[in-house]
Amino acid sequence: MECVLNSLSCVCRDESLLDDRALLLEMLEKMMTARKFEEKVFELYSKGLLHGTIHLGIGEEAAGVGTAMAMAPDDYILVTHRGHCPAIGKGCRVNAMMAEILGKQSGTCHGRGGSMHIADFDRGILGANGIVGANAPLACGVAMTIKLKGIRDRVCAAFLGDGAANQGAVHESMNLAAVQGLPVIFCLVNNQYGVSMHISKAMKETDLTKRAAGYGMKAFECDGNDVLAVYEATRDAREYALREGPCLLVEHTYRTSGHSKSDRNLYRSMEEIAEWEAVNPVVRFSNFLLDRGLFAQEEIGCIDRSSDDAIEAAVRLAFAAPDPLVDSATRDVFA
Ligand SMILES: Cc1ncc(C[n+]2csc(CCOP(=O)(O)OP(=O)(O)O)c2C)c(N)n1
Ligand SMILES: [Mg+2]
Repeated sequence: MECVLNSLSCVCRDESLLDDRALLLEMLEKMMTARKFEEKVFELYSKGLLHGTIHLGIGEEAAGVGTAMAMAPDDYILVTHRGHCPAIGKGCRVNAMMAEILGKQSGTCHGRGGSMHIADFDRGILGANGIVGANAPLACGVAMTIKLKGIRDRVCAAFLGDGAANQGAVHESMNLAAVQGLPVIFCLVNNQYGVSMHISKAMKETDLTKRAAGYGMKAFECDGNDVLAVYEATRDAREYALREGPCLLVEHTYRTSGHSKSDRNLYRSMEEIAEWEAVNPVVRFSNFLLDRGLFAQEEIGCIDRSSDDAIEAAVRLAFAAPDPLVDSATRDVFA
């Protein structure tokens, strides 16, 4: 098993983070909400109530939420086809996300995008992209705009997968970003697989941090199933990107859900999935908060129930919401 885990608990380098109860609460709430959101989406899909495809990131909540939360509100993120967790982390409202997935007018993109194209410009979520690797050149464009406008306190994070790391456009973008000194974080969520292909079959050198040196960039690395480790590593990467230019951030994690809407898991063993389920980032962080005496069991139970309620309400509202009007079909169409 390719895995870089700190331990079964969470590890916090900067203990002052643990004094920030609001931050810890938000991390837990967002990770629980992301998990329940995705489980509900899967349930709706299984019942035939959803159109289009879905890619769930169950198991990747710490990576998505931890990185998005370490961004400033005005920073930008570009997420992948597996983008629900970072979108929730950056503050996207689950009501609007659920409505989007159900194709409703009240969705983030008025029901035009669905799961794979959720965007929320007001929160710096510039969109999800189904073209593997495309976020890298887009992030260069965003960061070039930030630079040309003389904005000094803003970065753009491009989420990419381990599979995307081998796309030509990703290499070209890393080189361009480095040469131009662009404020980009190439956030590589290494969940070990590109569809059914394990990273060890897709590349001879599986230590993705080594890629950075080839472009004169710095690399950061973290246990992607530990939300505190992800948050701290992203904070470091962000500071670096603002000060020095682009960097690579590799987060080691795993999706315990299938690649897409249907996946018979024929390419991996049940034991491997179980090993990663044992380091479920939501349970791991909850246990850490309990063990350190930062939250009581009743408080965690309360957050758990309120995130259930939030998802149930999102589904209810989305089903009750109107469909987009037919004569709005060409609105927002530019070409
Ligand atoms: C340019 C391009 N090539 C192939 C595909 C088909 N495809 C969709 S997801 C995926 C795997 C991507 O793997 P990775 O980058 O590791 O992201 P993950 O799915 O693991 O989150 C592929 C090959 C695509 N959408 N776009
Ligand atoms: Mg992958």
